[in-house]
Order: sequence, then C-alpha cells, then structure tokens
Amino acid sequence: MKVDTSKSLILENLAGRQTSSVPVWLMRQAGRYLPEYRKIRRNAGSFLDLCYNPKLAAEITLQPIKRFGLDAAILFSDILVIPDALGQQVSFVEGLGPVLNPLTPQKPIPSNALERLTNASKNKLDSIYEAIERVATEKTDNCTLIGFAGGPWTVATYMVEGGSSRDFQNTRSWATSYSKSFEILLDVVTDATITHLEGQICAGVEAIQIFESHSGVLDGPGFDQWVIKPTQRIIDTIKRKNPHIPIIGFPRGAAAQIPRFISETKVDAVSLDQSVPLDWVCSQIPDNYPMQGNLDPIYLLGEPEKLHFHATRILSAFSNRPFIFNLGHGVNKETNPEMVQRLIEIVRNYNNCVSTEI
Ligand code: 1CP
Repeated sequence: MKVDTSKSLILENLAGRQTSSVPVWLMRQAGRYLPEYRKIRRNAGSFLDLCYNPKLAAEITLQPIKRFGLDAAILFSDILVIPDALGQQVSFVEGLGPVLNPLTPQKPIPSNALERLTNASKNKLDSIYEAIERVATEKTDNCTLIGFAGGPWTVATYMVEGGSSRDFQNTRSWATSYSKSFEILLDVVTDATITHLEGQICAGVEAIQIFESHSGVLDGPGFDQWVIKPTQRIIDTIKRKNPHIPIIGFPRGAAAQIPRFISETKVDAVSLDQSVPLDWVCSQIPDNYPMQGNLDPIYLLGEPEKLHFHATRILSAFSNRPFIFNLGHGVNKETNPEMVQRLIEIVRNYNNCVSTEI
C-alpha cells in the first residue's frame, strides 16, 4: 500500500513504506556545477577550510534546496575529514584532487591516531556538527537532513594511495600481503567513522549514507573482509544507540555482491550505481526493501529527451516498491543547473501522472 505523508517522503521510503510521490535528491547536489557554490568557494580559502566553516558549510548545504526544492539536504563536507582528523594531513589541489602523505606497511598509521580524534582535531569535527545544527534549524520538516561518511575501505584507499587512483594497487597489495597491519588501519578508520557518525546524529542528521565508492575493485573474499565486515560493525554500533536512524549503503561497483551486502550488513537501503541492471536487482531483492539511484549523471550533460527517457525508465522499474530517485554517482561539475531542474520536474510530473491514474 502506498502511504501519503505530509512529513518526510525520504524517511517513509527508508522505513519500507512506498509513498505516492517518489522523493528525489542527488549525490553531490551541492558543489561546483552551481554558480552560487563557486562564488563562495572562490573567497573561502581551501576546500577543507570551507568544510570546517559552520556558517558557510550550512549555507552550501541549503543552496540546492533553495534552488530546486529537493526532498533531502546532504551535509556539505567530505569523506576525507576522517584522515585529516586522524592526523594525516589532507589538502585539495586544483585540477588534481585530494593529496595525502601516503601510509605504507613500513610507515603505518601511528598507534595514537585515535587519540588525536579527541584532541587537536576535535574542534574541526565539532565545526561540522555545528553546521548540522544550523541546517537542522533552518530546513523544513519535509526536507530530510542526510549525514554521511566514506566506507572504511574507500577512505583507506586515499590514505594509502595518497589521493585518487585508477587501480588502487598499493592498497590492494597491502591488504592482501600484510593483512594484519591493514586490518589495524581499517579498524582505526572504522572507529573514527563511528565516532563521526554518532556526532552527526547528536547534532541532528535524520539519516545516514555510507559512501563505499571504491568497493568495486575487490574480489569476493576481499569484499567480505574489507567492505562487509567494517560496514557491519558501523551499523551494529550505530543501531545499538540510534535504532531510529536509517542507514543507506552505497557499495559502488559491488554488482552481484549487493544482495549479500544487504543481508549481511543489515543496511536499511541501498543506493545503486548506474551499472546495476534494474530487472536483475528487482528480482533479487524483496519487494518491500527500499532502493535508491541509479540514473547515470552523464544524461544531465546530454539531450533533454534522453534524460526524460532514462529517468522515466528508472521510475517505472521501481514503481512497485519503496524508492528514492537519485543518480548512480555524483553530479558532474560541467552540469548545467537547468538540466538538474528539468530532472526534478520529470520526477515530480511522473508522480502527478501516477497519482491521477489511481
Ligand atoms: O574544489 C572543490 O570545490 C571541491 C570539490 C568537492 C566537493 C564539492 C570535493 C572534493 N568534495 C565535495 C563535496 C562532497 N564530497 C560531498 C558533499 C555533499 C554532496 O553534495 O553530495 C560528498 C557526499 C562527498 C563525498 C566524497 N568525497 C566521495 C564519495 C562519493 C563519490 O563521489 O564517490 C569521495 C570519493 C570523495 C573524495 C573527493 N572529494 C573531492 C574530490 C575531488 C575527491 C576525489 C574523487 C576521486 O577520487 O575521484
């Protein structure tokens, strides 16, 4: 049965209750494709300075809500605040992306890294919680505030590669050749992630997404050990204290491992990247299990007719289950905001057509 609610469509769907309107938000909905973001960014110093500025981070979080009226606001921040908080300095270089001084099996994470979380870097994380408090007081009830963290595997790839990577060779090689010391690193990142997510919940986020963006490079046993196991620990720990906060997993590239990811981690919903075939996933996952995704963001760069065709294809594939419309990955920085506006209208018009049919 589809329910109507004046409150959060996102929270209803995450609770497994399909709503007559499909809610929509977009990964990386706040960011460089928006002129109002670029304006703030130009004057703000470094990217991390911006993440740690509560007033500006709150303002950027709300920019796409003000412009498009989306159903969720995702906190403006980054998954790499965790290595930064653990004392591994992170910087963002124009045209290159994140740069870190890489860890190696010979130069692993310092044994006191977790203590840093409670010392020097505490103020930085506190500034993120202050941004959440600001957004929580400004937003309306029907706009759900989503907090997030990277999956420990994905965060560890940046800590070991020293930045973005194509094949993650150093991380995979450390994980397979020196699995004990790699496990220590993942444990530290997992603990820090739990602390950070709990801080976000205390400050007022209403749902959480775990971005495991680089999970697709692991084989079956690697996926079990380095993705499923730490995610299980995060979810078990968070749920013990906060059973009411839904958690969305985004195991990008996990393909056929998605059903196992769901059943073993007990994540409340999954976000699907664009490579997942919809008929296959719908046949594998129970009808009342909430899913999110999976439009290829590339359609936002192309012809409006194609955007309409593919958005409608996805809406119709998920028309009989709890579903949150989203992209398969983040909005590209070259995207024209008018195309985002069109996409949201496509979802809203589809909702209206379906409800007049009933
Ligand atoms: O110069 C700039 O303005 C920085 C661009 C930027 C922005 C806007 C980066 C650098 N991060 C962000 C924000 C961000 N990052 C959000 C904000 C909320 C939103 O609107 O969605 C989120 C959720 C993230 C998460 C994130 N950061 C991920 C996971 C999602 C994904 O895209 O796979 C990853 C992998 C990162 C690392 C990162 N941050 C930024 C860059 C350039 C990178 C490297 C990406 C790569 O390795 O390809």
